[in-house]
Amino acid sequence: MSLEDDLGDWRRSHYSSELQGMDGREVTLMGYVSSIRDHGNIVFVMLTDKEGEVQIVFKKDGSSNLPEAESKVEPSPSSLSSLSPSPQSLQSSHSLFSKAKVLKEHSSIAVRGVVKSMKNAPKGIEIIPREMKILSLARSIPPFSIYSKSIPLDARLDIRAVDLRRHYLRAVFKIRHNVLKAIRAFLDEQGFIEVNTPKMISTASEGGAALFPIFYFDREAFLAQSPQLYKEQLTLAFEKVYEIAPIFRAEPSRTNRHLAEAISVDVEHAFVNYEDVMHILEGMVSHVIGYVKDKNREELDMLSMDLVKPTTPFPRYRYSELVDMLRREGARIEWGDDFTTEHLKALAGILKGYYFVVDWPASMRPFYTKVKGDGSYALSESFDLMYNDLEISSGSTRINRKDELIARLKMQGLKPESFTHHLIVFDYGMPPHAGFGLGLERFLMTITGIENIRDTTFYPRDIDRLVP
Ligand code: AMO
Repeated sequence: MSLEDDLGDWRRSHYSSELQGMDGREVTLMGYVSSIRDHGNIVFVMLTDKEGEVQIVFKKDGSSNLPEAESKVEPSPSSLSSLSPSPQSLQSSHSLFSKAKVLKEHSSIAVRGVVKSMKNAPKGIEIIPREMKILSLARSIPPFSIYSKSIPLDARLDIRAVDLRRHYLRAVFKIRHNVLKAIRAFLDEQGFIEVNTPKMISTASEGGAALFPIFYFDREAFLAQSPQLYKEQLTLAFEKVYEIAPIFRAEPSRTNRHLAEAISVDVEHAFVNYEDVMHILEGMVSHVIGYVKDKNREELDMLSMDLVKPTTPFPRYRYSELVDMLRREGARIEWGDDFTTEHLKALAGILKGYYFVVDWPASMRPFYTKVKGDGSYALSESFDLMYNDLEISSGSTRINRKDELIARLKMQGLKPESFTHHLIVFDYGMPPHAGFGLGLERFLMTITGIENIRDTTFYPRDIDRLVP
């Protein structure tokens, strides 16, 4: 005989977080078994649902499985259905207890029972069960407990769906949800519309390197490194657009801040320059943090994060200024060199929190970046947004004149012929425009204190990992 039951007409009446002040009421709870403490004649089962957890107490003699309180139960409208089971459907305390005995951690269960205040129980509440359905009995024990801390990352990622049951990871992704919500609300308020652009493309958008080739029917194509060229084109019709979507980077980096597939928040705005979009970006970052601080108190507590809403404007440092600063600190760096990890660490020793690095050498930025109009042509109207030593966003004023764009393509060793479909748009009055791309996983690292980017994404992809 199967130990498992069908869901049938059972439905959850409450989440575990909704039981305060419900002493004596009957509820139907659903979730998974996150821990079992078997003391022989009494079994404590922790049921976890998406909102939290609650303890279910199974006793062998059933003494309190059908408590006196039962007759005094005052149903809430949502638990009415669970209050009127036919007498036959009530499980005998014996069969209920034997069912509890076969439970394994991670099994999915549904429990009908009475809420009881209990000082020693977690959150002061436990459930005295009347009936239980085992909806899915766990077949195997995961290679690690979701409570243990020092599990190698690879072992966790190999069975990510179970790993994500960890409380702190659920906190990270609940925060992620609100980060996205707040970004959308902020940009919506500013008059942007959300767009989607192709992820299978025929030419690189960020220079030739780091592309994933794919088969596209009978042709070679690539996974998009960014929506850069499309979001620029869309300013022609919509002026203010944003996209939240995957970007693909075939970077062979094994670091705690690089993914092969990441989510980018891309913003593009017509009739403005890089200073205007830096203003939007810092406003957005500050708004999102304020929102999360307000809405995710419990999750932030769990992550021991004392989030401070950053004040704007964020400090701005010119690239050249930082090169000088690094030299004063004894670092070896030439003007035009990118900052190495060591350089960034040295800078983070001095510059804390969110700050912009602006006016990068033009040679270091992608072909679409506008050169500064100071006559030197050496600098560009560009910026990176940093958090300590982590780059979380970059952006710029874009070139909006076709001949200039062609010249820059050539200068960077790219073939204008490969960009025909992009360049043609510039024949139709491309407005001046500027924008940025913000790495969602990196931004989430700064909010949650998570140090490895793999834990701010559901199913990370990197040079060593294509599964699960
Ligand atoms: P960039 O290449 O700097 O700029 O990317 C923008 C932001 O995206 C994030 N990011 C990554 N996150 C995780 N893993 C990666 N491999 C990875 N690569 C990038 C970073 C980075 O700051 N088109 C421009 C943006 C623009 O100018 O609008 C671009 O893609 O947080």
